[in-house]
Formats: sequence, C-alpha cells, structure tokens
Amino acid sequence: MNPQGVLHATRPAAPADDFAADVLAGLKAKPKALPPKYFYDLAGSALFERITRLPEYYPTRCEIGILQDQAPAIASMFPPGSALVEFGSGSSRKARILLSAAATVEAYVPVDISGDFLQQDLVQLKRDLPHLIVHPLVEDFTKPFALPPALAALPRVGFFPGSTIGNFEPEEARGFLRHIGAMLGPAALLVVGIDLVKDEATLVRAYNDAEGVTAKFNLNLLTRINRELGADFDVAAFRHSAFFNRALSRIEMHLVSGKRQRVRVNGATIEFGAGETIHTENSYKYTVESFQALARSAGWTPVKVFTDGMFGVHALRRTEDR
Ligand code: SAH
Ligand code: AVI
Repeated sequence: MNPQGVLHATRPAAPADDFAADVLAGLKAKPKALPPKYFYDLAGSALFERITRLPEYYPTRCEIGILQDQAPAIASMFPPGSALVEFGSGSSRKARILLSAAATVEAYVPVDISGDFLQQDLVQLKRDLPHLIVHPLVEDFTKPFALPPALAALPRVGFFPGSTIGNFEPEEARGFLRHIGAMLGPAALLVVGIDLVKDEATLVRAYNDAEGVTAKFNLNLLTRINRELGADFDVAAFRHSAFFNRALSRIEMHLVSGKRQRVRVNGATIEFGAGETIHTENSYKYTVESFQALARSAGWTPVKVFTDGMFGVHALRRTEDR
C-alpha cells in the first residue's frame, strides 16, 4: 500500500512473450489481424482518453450522461457492503460517478491491462472517498485471474462500461459474460455499457475524427510493436481506415499498407501487398434487444436498461443456477 492508501498494482499484465507470439501469429494469419487489447500501452491509453473527449466520439459523453442521471437508481440495486469490480477501468472516470452515489460500497477493484495508466487517477479517488478500499489489478481480463482474498466475503457488483464488450466477437462476449458470472458469484449484479446501432454517418464519424486522434491511436500499435519487439514498421507507410460493416453490425478498424513492403518483426519477415490491411479492431453495435438476448444466453437476466437512444447501460442479474 502506498501512503495514499491505494494498494499497488503489481503484476505485469501482458508478458512480453504473449505480445510477441500474438503479434507474429496475427501478422502471419490471412487476413492479417492484431488483438485490440494491445492498443493500450501508456501512449495508447492517453490517446484513448483524448478520443473520449472528441466531439465526434459520442459514446463516452452519452454514457457519462446516463450514469450521472441514473446513478442513484443504479446504486440502489447494489447490495450493501459490496465490492465493485470494473473490467477495463482506464481512468476510472465512470466508476467514480457510481461510487459517489453508492456510499455503502466497501471496495473498488479496477482491473486493466494498462498497468502504467491504471494507477494514475486512483490516488485522487481514494482522497475523495477515504472509506473505500481501492485494490487495482493489472490483469488481462480475458484470462483467468483471482480477486483479492480480502474481498472474498463481500457481495460483488461487476461494471463493464465504455462498450468495451463490443470489442469482442459476440461468441467471445458470451464466453466472457459467463466467465465473469462465475467470478462474481451467485446473485451478482453486472452493469454493462454498450453502444447502440444507429445511422451509419454518426458511427463512421466517431471513428474518423477530424483531428486524426483515432488514426494516431490505431497507428500507435505499430509504434509499440517497433519499440517493444524491435520491428521496423515504416509507420508513415500505413494509414488508418474505419468503416461500418452493417451485415455484421460492427465498426471495423484497419491499418492499410500504402505500398508493397516487407517488415521485419522479431526475426520474421512479413510481406504486405499495396492496399493490404491489418484488421486491428471490431466495435460491435447492439440494439437493446440483441444485447439482452446475448446476456440471457450467457446466464444473465436483464433487470433494467437505461438509454438515451444513443447508448445503453444495462443492469443484469446472474440467472439462478438450476
Ligand atoms: N472503462 C473506460 C475505458 C474503456 S477503454 C471507459 O469506459 O472509458 C478500454 C479499456 O480496457 C482500456 O483501459 C484498456 O487498457 C482496457 N483493456 C482492453 N483490453 C483489456 C484486457 N484484455 N484486459 C484488461 N484490460 C483491457
Ligand atoms: C474501448 N472501445 C470500446 C473503443 C471503441 O469504441 O471500440 C475503442 C476505440 N477504438 C477507436 N475509438 C475508440
């Protein structure tokens, strides 16, 4: 514990070996693809924070608005003395809204792969809410990990905001919802924020901002691979592309090679054709009904949904095991 009362996040989340193996496998695959969880080194997390403040990127503003309006209603569903476990907490800006309205929450467990970033805002949170146990975990939430033993006796509430669940394939999202159901325990509550399907122009603008921050966020993945894996990507020879794939109800982000080129990555040579892409992210968009159907199929019962027509915040309760 540091002097400010925030427990230290200790483990490195993405061991370098995993990163190297995942990058090589992704670049050797046809079509080429990289997992979006690797966007979030320190620079990537800071770029994501900038994205959340862009005029075109409505999801953060909409979700924060819903949380501010509905925090008392959401907090009233929390069991007394609970632990709030947040998956992909980033700056913890949204949890702070719920925690400020839920005075009986005893512990906050922000889980994030981006260890350097995770710690930054927690000291101030602890100052503002001194009664709260703050126990950050640097973990890849797609892999099994243990909650702190000190929280074993507390009822758990899961929080998964930001539409991060939309970055999974629907089948992966179902598996993930099941996995966190088992982790949070019987009768757990889960609050999930998910972006809604809407007109194509609004969706496409949100991922093609005029300032080019989303492009920098996407291209930073290559900079990270160069730095951490000794690769020699000519970052200027790739460009950002984002479009809506309506058939699959997802925004796709790609990095497009501007020419035929060869890149050395960790001892391997990767060939690119002109116009060939690396698929770097999917951001699935759901209707209220399609998300509730997904949740039901993963062992969660929809209790309430709060929406402004642009974004949905779902409260789900773990379906009783029969
Ligand atoms: N919850 C915040 C941040 C969303 S951005 C918000 O709503 O604004 C997605 C966050 O999830 C980032 O902080 C990123 O580092 C984290 N993340 C992405 N994949 C992850 C993984 N596999 N394991 C843990 N954290 C992950
Ligand atoms: C974190 N995630 C939900 C964001 C999204 O909208 O898919 C990441 C992002 N990618 C581009 N802009 C924002």
